[in-house]
Amino acid sequence: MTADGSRLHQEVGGFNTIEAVQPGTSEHDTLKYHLLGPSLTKAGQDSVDQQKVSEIIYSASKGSKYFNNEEYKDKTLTQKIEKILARKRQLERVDLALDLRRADEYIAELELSRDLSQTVVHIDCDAFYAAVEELDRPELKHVPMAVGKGVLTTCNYHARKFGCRSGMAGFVAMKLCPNLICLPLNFEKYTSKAQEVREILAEYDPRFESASIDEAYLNITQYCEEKGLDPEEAVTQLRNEVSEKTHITISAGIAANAKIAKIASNRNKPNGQFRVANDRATILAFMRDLPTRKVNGVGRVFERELDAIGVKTCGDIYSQRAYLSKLFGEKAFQFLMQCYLGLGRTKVQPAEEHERKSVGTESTFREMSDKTELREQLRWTAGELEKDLTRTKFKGRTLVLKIKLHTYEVFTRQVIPPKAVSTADDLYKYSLPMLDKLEKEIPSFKLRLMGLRCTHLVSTNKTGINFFGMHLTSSADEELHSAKSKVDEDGEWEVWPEEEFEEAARQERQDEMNELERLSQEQQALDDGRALDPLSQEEHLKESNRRHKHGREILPNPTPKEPNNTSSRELGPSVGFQKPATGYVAPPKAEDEKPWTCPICARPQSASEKGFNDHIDFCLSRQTIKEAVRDHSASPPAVEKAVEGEFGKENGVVRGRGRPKGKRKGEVVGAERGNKRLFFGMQGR
Ligand code: TTP
Ligand code: MG
Repeated sequence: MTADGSRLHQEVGGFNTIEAVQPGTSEHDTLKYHLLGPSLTKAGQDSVDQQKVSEIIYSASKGSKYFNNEEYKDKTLTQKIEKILARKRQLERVDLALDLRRADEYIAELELSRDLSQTVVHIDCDAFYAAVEELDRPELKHVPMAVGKGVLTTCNYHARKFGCRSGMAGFVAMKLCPNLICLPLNFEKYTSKAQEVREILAEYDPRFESASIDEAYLNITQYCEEKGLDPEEAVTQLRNEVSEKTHITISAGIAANAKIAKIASNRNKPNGQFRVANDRATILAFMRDLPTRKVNGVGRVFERELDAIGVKTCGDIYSQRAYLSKLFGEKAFQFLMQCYLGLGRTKVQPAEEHERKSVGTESTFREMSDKTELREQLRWTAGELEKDLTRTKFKGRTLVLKIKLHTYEVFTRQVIPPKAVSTADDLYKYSLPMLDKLEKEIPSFKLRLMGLRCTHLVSTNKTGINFFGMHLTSSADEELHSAKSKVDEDGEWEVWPEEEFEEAARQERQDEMNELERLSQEQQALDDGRALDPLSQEEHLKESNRRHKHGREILPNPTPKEPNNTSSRELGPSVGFQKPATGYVAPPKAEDEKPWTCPICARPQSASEKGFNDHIDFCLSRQTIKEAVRDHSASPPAVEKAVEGEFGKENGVVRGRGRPKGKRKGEVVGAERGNKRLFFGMQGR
C-alpha cells in the first residue's frame, strides 16, 4: 500500500509488470489486489491487463461468502499494517544506532559467508499438468486449456494470455476466457512423467533435490568440471535432453545459490533459461530491482506489509534495515537481509535427507460443531499423523493442535507430552485436552479446519542422517535432543531462515486454494439453484486436500545410468565442499560405530576421521568469522563500503558457507514471523 496511491510494482528488471493498482485511498483497491490471487507472478502474463482481471474477479465473486471472507482478511491486514506503520513512526523518533550497527554487523557476517564457487540450477517444467495432458491430446496445444475444474491447478500459455492462472476459480477463468477447456486432474500421469524427468536430472546431479512434482535443484559444479562445459551449455544440453526424451519442456535458472536460481528459472519461461553470474556485483544488481514478491517465501501478506514501509524491491531492504527486526521479528530480519544480499543455500541434497522440523497434517471440512463428530475428526487426524510419522520415521516431543473457526480465526495450542509421541492413540490422548479446553473457551465453537503437528522431532531411524546431518542412532536420540536444545539456547547453529518463509508462503497459498475451492462450490450451487450440499462440499474438500499433498511425497532419486557419476558425486561439490560449511558429515559405514563429540560445539559427529576433521575445520572457521566481524564492525555507517573494501576480498579465503548467526545471546526474540506461521499462530489478527 503506497501512500501516494502509486502502483505496487513498476516494471523492473525485465520482469512482467504487475499492473494491479494498490493505492492507499480505497480499501476496495487493496481488496482487488488481494483477489488477484496467489499466482499473480506466474510467467506468461506479460501482456495481461491485471487491472481488468481484478475487476472481473471482483464482480464475479462479489457477494459470495468467499468474497466476504477476503474482504474481512483484507481489512484485518490493513489494520495490522496501520499498527506496523504506527510502530515505525514511533521508532523513527528514537535512536536506532544500535539496531543499525547490529544490522551492519550482520551484513558483514553474511558477506563473509558468501560462497560463489558453486553452480546451482533450478529447473521447473512448463505448464506441467497441462503439458502432460497435451501429450495425449495434441490438438489442445493450440487452444486455451486448463487443468482442474473447481479451481485451476494450471493452464497452458495460451490461456495465460487471457489472465487465467493457477489458483483461480474455474468460473472466473471462464469469464476471462469463455473458450477455455478445463480438463480433470490425473495425478498418476503427472507423477509418471515427473519420474521420467527425474531420471534425466540424476545424470547431471545424482544428489539433485526435488522441490515439488515439477521442479528440482541441481548442483552442476562437478558435472561442468568433468565435462568441460560452461554452466549455460550444460543446462541447454539438459533442457534439450528432457525435451527430446520426455516431450515436455522445462525452464531453468542458473546461479550461485538456490534462492537466485529459483527466481531466475521463471525469467525466461516457457522453454528458456537465465543465468545470474557468480559475481557479487551482478547478484546485488539483480536483487536491487527485484520486486520482493518474486522471492520464494514472500507471499501476498508479507509483500503488502513490506510495501507499506517502503520496501518494494529487495534493494529497498537496505535503507530499512534498522527497523526490520523490531517490526517483523528477528527471523524476518535475517531472511530479508539475505534477500538484499542475494544469499541463499548452495547445498543441494536429495529431499529425503532434508532436515525436518515438523511433521503435520491438517484438513478442511464443512462446518463442524458436534462434540462427537469433532472427536472423530481428531481421532482421524491422529491416525493420519501416525501414518506420516511412520513414513518419515519420527516421533514428536511437542504436539500442536491447530483449529480454524467458521469465522476463519485460527488458534493453536501445544503440549509437551511426558515422552515423544507417534502413535495415533498417544496423539489423540494428548491433543484431546487441548480441544476440550478450546471448546470451553470459545463460544459457538464451529470448526472448518483441524490439524495436528509434531515438532521437536526425534528420529526413530536406527542409523542415518538427521538434524544438520548429524549421525543418529536410536539410543542417541535423547542425547541429541538435549544437545540440540542447548545449542539453540546459546544462539548457535540457527538454520537459514529461508526454509521457514518458503513453508509459510506455501501454507498461505494452500489456504488460498482451499478458500477458492469454497468459492467455486458456492458458485456451482448458485448456478444449479440449490443450497450448498455438505456432502459434495466434503468431496471437493477431500479432493483439494489430496491435491495439496500430491507432489510433495518424497521419492528417492533415480540411480544414474553411468556408474562413475555416482562415485564422482560422492567427492563432488555438493557433498565434499559443503561438508565443512554446513556440518554435514556422511554416516559411518559400520552400524555400530558410536558418534564422536566435537570439542568445540559439543555436538555428536560421524565417527569417521575425515568427516570429523572437516567438521572441526568448520567450527573453527565460524570462530574466525565471528572474530573478523567483531574486529571490523566499529564503523557502522560505512558498512556497504566496508564490506566491499575490507571483507569482500576474503570471500575466497573463507570458503565455507558459515551458517549465519541466529538470534543473539540473551536477546528477546518476539513475534518471529516464520515461527509464528510455521506453528500456526494466530494469523493476520
Ligand atoms: P507450477 O510449476 O507452479 O506451474 P506450471 O508448471 O503449471 O506452470 P509454469 O510454467 O509457470 O511453471 O506447478 C506445477 C504443477 O503443480 C502445475 O502444473 C499444477 C500443479 N499445481 C497445483 O496443483 N496447484 C497450484 O497452486 C500450483 C501453482 C500448481
Ligand atoms: Mg512448472
